[in-house]
Parts: sequence; C-alpha cells; structure tokens
Amino acid sequence: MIKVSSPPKYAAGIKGIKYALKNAFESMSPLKSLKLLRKLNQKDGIDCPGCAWPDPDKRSKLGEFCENGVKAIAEEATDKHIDAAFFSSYSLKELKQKSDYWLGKQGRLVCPVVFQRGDTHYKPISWHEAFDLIGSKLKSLDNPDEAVFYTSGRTSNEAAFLYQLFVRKFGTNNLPDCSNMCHESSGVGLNNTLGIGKGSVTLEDFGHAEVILIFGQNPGTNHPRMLSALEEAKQKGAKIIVINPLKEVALSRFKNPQKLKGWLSEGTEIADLFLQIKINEDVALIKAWMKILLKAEVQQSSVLDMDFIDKNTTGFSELKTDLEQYDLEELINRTGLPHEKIQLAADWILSKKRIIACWAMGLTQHVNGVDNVQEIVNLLLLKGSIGKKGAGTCPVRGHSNVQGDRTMGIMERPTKKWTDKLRDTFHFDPPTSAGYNVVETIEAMSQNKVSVFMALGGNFLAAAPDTHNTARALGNCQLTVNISTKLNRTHLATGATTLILPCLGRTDKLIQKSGEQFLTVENSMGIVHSTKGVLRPPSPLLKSEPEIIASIASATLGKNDDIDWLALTDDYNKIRDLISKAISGFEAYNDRLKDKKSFSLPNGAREGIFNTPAKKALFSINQLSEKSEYKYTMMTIRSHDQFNTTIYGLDDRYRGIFGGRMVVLMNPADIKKENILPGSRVGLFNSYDGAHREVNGFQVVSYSILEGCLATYFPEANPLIPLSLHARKSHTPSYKSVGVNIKIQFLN
Ligand SMILES: Nc1nc2c(c(=O)[nH]1)N[C@H]1C(S)=C(S)[C@@H](COP(=O)(O)OP(=O)(O)OC[C@H]3O[C@@H](n4cnc5c(=O)[nH]c(N)nc54)[C@H](O)[C@@H]3O)O[C@H]1N2
Ligand SMILES: Nc1nc2c(c(=O)[nH]1)N[C@H]1C(S)=C(S)[C@@H](COP(=O)(O)OP(=O)(O)OC[C@H]3O[C@@H](n4cnc5c(=O)[nH]c(N)nc54)[C@H](O)[C@@H]3O)O[C@H]1N2
Ligand SMILES: [Mo]
Repeated sequence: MIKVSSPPKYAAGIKGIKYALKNAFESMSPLKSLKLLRKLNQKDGIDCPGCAWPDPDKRSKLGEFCENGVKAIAEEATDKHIDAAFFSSYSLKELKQKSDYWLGKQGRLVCPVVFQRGDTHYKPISWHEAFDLIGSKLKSLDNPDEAVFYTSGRTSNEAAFLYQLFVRKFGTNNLPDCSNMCHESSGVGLNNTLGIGKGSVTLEDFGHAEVILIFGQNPGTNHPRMLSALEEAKQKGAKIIVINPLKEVALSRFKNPQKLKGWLSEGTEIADLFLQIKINEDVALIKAWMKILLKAEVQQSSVLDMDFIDKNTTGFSELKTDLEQYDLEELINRTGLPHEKIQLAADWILSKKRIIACWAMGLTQHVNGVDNVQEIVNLLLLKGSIGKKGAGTCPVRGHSNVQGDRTMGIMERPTKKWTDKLRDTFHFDPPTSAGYNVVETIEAMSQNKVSVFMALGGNFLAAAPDTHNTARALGNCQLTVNISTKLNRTHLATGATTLILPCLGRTDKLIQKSGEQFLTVENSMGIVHSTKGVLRPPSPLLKSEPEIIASIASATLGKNDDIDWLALTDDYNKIRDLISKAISGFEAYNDRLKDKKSFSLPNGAREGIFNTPAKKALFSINQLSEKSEYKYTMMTIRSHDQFNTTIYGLDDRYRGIFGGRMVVLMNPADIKKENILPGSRVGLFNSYDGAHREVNGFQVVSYSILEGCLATYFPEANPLIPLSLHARKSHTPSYKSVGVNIKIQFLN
C-alpha cells in the first residue's frame, strides 16, 4: 500500500541536501560524488543534465546544484553497468515485465547490442557492423521520408548540428523532438505574436520585476534553482502570483540550500497569492483580468501602456472588441476561483509596470496550449511589459539543451531562411517540405509509412501519448536505432531489427584524436556555454554522440560525400567552426567561448524588436477551453523522484506520497460522491475516436485539488491519452487535460 501523509511545510533546506547526498552515495563512491558535485554548473564544469534553468553569474560557494540535479547526475554516473552478460541473462520478454524504475536502476549501457525479430535475447554487435547495418538500410529506402530521426533535449549543440545536417543531406526533414511534446505550444505562440519562439527575460530581470506570474509550473521539483531567483525577487519587493490546480509546496515556502541563512531560518514565503484554478481554465482567468484592466483604464487611465501599444503592437482594437462578448462573471465562474482573489491579483497587475510571466507544461500541454501562451502575451502587451528591464516572457524550458537543439536546426518544419543558409554553406539542396513531428511520426508509423526510426537519446515510447498504439507503431518499423545512456521502455518495443548504441554522457570525459573535448549547450535564457565531463567513461567501448552520428553519416552518405564526417569528430572545434558559418549569432563561436566560456544569443523581443511579418507585436484572439463530456479532467504530472520517464525513486516527498506511483489525486468531495474512500483502487477510462482506453490500479489519494479535476503521474497514465488529442496549432499532446471516468476496483 502506498503511504500518504500531509505535504511538508517547506521545500529544500538541509533535508534537500540530505536526500541529494543519499542519492549520490547510493549510486557511486563518496569520492566520485564529490568530484562531480564540485564541477556541477561551475564555469569550467558540467552543465547539469537536470533542467535548462540558467546559472547565476556569481555561483554559490556551497555548490551550484539542487537535489534533483544530483539525482540526475547520480543516475548517469552510477557505478552499475549493463553489459553483454546482462542481455544474455534476461530475455526481451522478461525485460518487458520489469518496471521503468527497475530498468533504470540496472546501470549504464556499455556495449552495442542488436535484436532481430524471432530471437529471444539482445546480442552484442560490433560498432562497425552496427554502422554498416544502419547505412545499408537507409540507402535501400525508396524515399528518404521513410526514415524518422528523433532527438531528446539532452544532446549537445555539436551533436544536434551534425545530426540535422546529416538528416537533411540524407534528404528528409523528419526530425521530431521532445520539444514537440513539451514547449512547442510556447514556440508557436511566441513566434506568432512576438516574432521569436524563445522567452525574452534574463536572470537579471527577476531582480527588477514588480509582479511575477507563475502559471502551470512546479519549480520546486522541476527547476529548483529558479527558487533562488524568486527568493531574490521577493526580497526586492516583487509580488508573486501562482496559478496552479495544485498548491505545490516549494511555491509556498522555500529554504535556500545554497545559503547558510536558508539552512537555519524559517525560509522564504514565495507566493503572495495562490490561485487554485481548475485545469485548463487559464484563458478564462486572463480574459477576466484583461476585462478588469480595460475597465479600469477607462476610469483612471495609465493602467495600460498606451504609448507602447500604439508604437509597437497591432490588433489592440480587435482584442478589445473580442473581449466585449465575454461576461466577467461567467469567466470567473469557469476558473473555480473566488472573485476577490482574481480582483486582488488584477489590482497588483493594474498598478505595476514590470511584469514577468513564467510558465511550463501546465499551459502548453492542452488542446488550447497555443491559446494559453498567446493570451499571456496579450496581458503583457497591454502593460507594455515586454522588451524592458524586469518584464517579459519566461517559458521555463525542460531538458537542459532542448532550446539549443532547436537553435541547431532540430525542427521538422525549417524556415526558408534555414534551408537557404544550409544550401549556401554546404552546397546541397536541403529538403524544404515539412517533416513529421512526434504525433505525425506515430501516425505515419501506424500507417506503415516509416521503415527506419532512429532516436538520439530520449525514451520515445514512454514519453509519447497512447502508449499501446505507439508500441505497435514502433513494431511496424524494419529498423529502430536507439543512441542511449540507459536502458528504457523504447528499447523493448522492437522493430524487425533493433539496435541499442550506448553513448557517453554529460559527466564523462570526452577524449578524441586531438585530445580532451568540451561540448556546448544553450540554457532557457539563450546563453550558450561549455560543458565538460570529468569522469572516466564506464567503458572504453563507448562512443560520443557526435562520433556515433558522424559514423552513421559516413556509412550512409559514403566516403565521397563533401563533408569528411569522421575527421570532424577528431576535434570538436571543427564542428563549431561549421556552426559559425551556418547559424547567425554563432560567429567566432570558438573564440567567444575561450574567454568567458559563454555568450548570449540575439533576442529581438528582449530589445523590443518584433520580427513578425508586421514588424510589430501582435495582440491575438484566443479560445476558451472546450467543455468536456467526461466527469473528470485529468492532468499527468511529474513526481519529485523522476526525470521524465526516468524514475529515480518511488516517493513524491513534496506531495506526501511514499512507496508507489499508481495514485490518483482527487478532491475529497468527489471521493465522497463516488462512494469510495481514500486508499480505494480505481480504474480510469475514456473513449476517444471510438477506442476504449483504460488503466487500472490507481490508489485514490484525497488531495487539495478542485472538484472535477484529477492528477496522475506520467508515464503511467500515458495509455489514456489519445494521439488525436493535441494542441490545435502545435500538435503538443494534451497531457494536462484528458477526459476520464472512474470505475471502482475495490474499496479500501
Ligand atoms: N527533477 C525533474 N526536473 C525536470 C523534469 C523532471 O521530470 N524531473 N522534467 C524536465 C522537463 S522536460 C520539463 S518540460 C519540465 C517540466 O516542468 P513542469 O511543467 O513544472 O512539470 P509538470 O510536472 O508537468 O508540472 C506542471 C505543473 O502544471 C500544473 N498544471 C497542470 N495543468 C494545469 C493547468 O491547466 N493550468 C495551470 N495553471 N497549471 C496546470 C500542475 O499542477 C503542475 O504543477 O521540467 C524539467 N525538469
Ligand atoms: N503524460 C505526459 N507525457 C509527457 C509529459 C507530461 O508532462 N505528461 N512531458 C513531455 C515532455 S515535457 C517531454 S520533454 C518528453 C520527454 O521525452 P524524452 O526526452 O524522450 O524522454 P526522457 O525520459 O527525458 O529520456 C530518457 C532517456 O534518455 C536517454 N539519455 C539520457 N541522457 C542521455 C544522453 O546524454 N545521451 C543520449 N543519447 N541519451 C540519453 C536515456 O536512455 C534515458 O532512458 O516527455 C513528454 N511526455
Ligand atoms: Mo519537456
């Protein structure tokens, strides 16, 4: 039985450090742990593979890392290994029966292996044979679009750049990535309205903000170092408003583990106002705020920044007209929030000029995910809160280099500017038609249109929606190739032939022909910097990601290709020189890294320059969420003990849940209405597109969440998310709002 207690009163503090060290010491020796921690997020050190939150200029003497960052590196740097003997002792069938948690705990992959349909076990294969197999399969395809090349956001700029260059030289834009399931709605929404798909604020802006809105994000677990920035903002007088269906503890009270004061004091209360909203009613809330602001402007003026609106935006009068059709009370009712709280927040927004809006998956993973993002932009534009100090957009990115991968060209719909530049730099005709994103990849695989699926990192099957259908779709492929550090569910959904190619990770030293190498990444605020591993790799057999990609490119495109792929990986400066030529903002890449080890990329919105077709920021008209026919709306969230599909442990300390993950968080009144008790086991089911989907065995947890709303963990609940339920304009799966009904399995 899973144990449940009240959530703790604060996040982090000494307890956080204790849990961090416990995790590290369980995976590796204290000496190795300390060697890693000393270098984590330091200027000449390892970029934490945990999240994409930027590092402050002044790093804390107590270490610039968080509990979950330590878990991330312990997971990678573990002393345990999965070798050929492991694969001969467990059949594929046996491995399929193991949990994700068990798979992860077996250690680092250290030898290339192959599975052929009809076999019972994975078997070792040499690198040479593996590359030949991939090269000849790719060359044999009738059409390059029969191959798909997925990327997860941990890969470096260098690997990502080589990968997309190879894939486009091969002839396709089928480059789906984890971003398609993550911040795609932000990219689309921000590009449409502000002309850049990235956020506009810097870390420094947090110290100048008067109001900070935090929508749909749980930084205590997923971006813990963000709390230091929020603490500082708070100390300088900013008002922090949290909009979330759950009262995430770190946003209530935070004890900063990087400051002695944080160890000893009561900690800092982060949120001034917590708005416990119904799932997917953020558009209604923002519309309500905008109506209040517009009304106040008529009465007292200077509420809106009319100068900014006149000079820099278009669409203001259309927005005003559109808002007139909504009734304020109806909007407020939809949110499930008390009128007074909405008014209080509006009063703060009304009277202040420098506003930052932060958000993450709570906004992007809905059918109206792009609408959510664009509605936030509307609010900021009304206040002129963009392109000035202490104000702007802050989509908080997930994977540590997901933003960099996009900058490097990992995108299935490249712009003309991108393909033109590639053509001029590398003298070939890159494909220009749209490739598949994640949802389209699964659709195409289901229709037998994909022969080869390759993944540069990630865990496609467990991360994607509609797990059972996605597994079947992967099974339709003739060849699947996984370039990975750890064993995961995707490796077990085999095609006719499946390869697992083990690679070096962030923490490992990279030695190539010219000597020791470093790699580069871009954080959530557009700062590019180096990352350099310090550990002896778990096996001399492992290869770096750039080397694996270059070898595949060489085996596919042939020795006569214009690019000498293998020579590029002798010295990574050569890859960065190519990037300098091909991507604006990266001029003199190597030189700029030499001194400061980092530099900022240009960002129009930050300077108040809007690269939209109209050269102005756009007010947009956005839709409210659609009414659901289901009794409940379910969101799938992360526990404190996981990194996406990697399960570090079975507890969710900050929510008071211990020893298991099959839980459903439910409002006490709903539990009563269902005639069940906390601790009962229930099944969740729905029926979209005529197909019944069901997952059983959830233990009911009575939790502070509004009636009609449920929360479960990802990836356990992914079989309930139909592939067709995704954001209208970005294809981001609707992981945060799916309709379900409940059936009782047994009462407590
Ligand atoms: N330790 C750790 N760190 C991580 C990750 C991890 O798994 N573990 N994952 C990384 C990745 S790839 C990402 S993208 C980020 C994810 O970071 P988050 O987006 O913080 O992660 P989620 O758990 O998906 O949390 C979403 C939050 O949105 C809220 N929410 C859900 N629906 C709604 C809604 O309709 N409206 C509002 N206002 N809120 C809503 C939920 O209650 C929850 O607090 O973290 C990154 N960092
Ligand atoms: N229901 C639901 N589903 C979701 C989400 C949700 O909130 N709810 N969130 C979505 C989001 S935001 C994201 S970003 C996706 C995540 O999707 P992915 O990025 O595909 O998944 P991860 O779990 O991060 O991938 C973990 C695997 O990456 C490999 N790996 C780790 N480090 C490295 C490395 O350095 N190199 C290589 N080559 N491999 C490495 C390991 O083998 C590990 O098993 O999931 C999405 N799925
Ligand atoms: Mo993500």
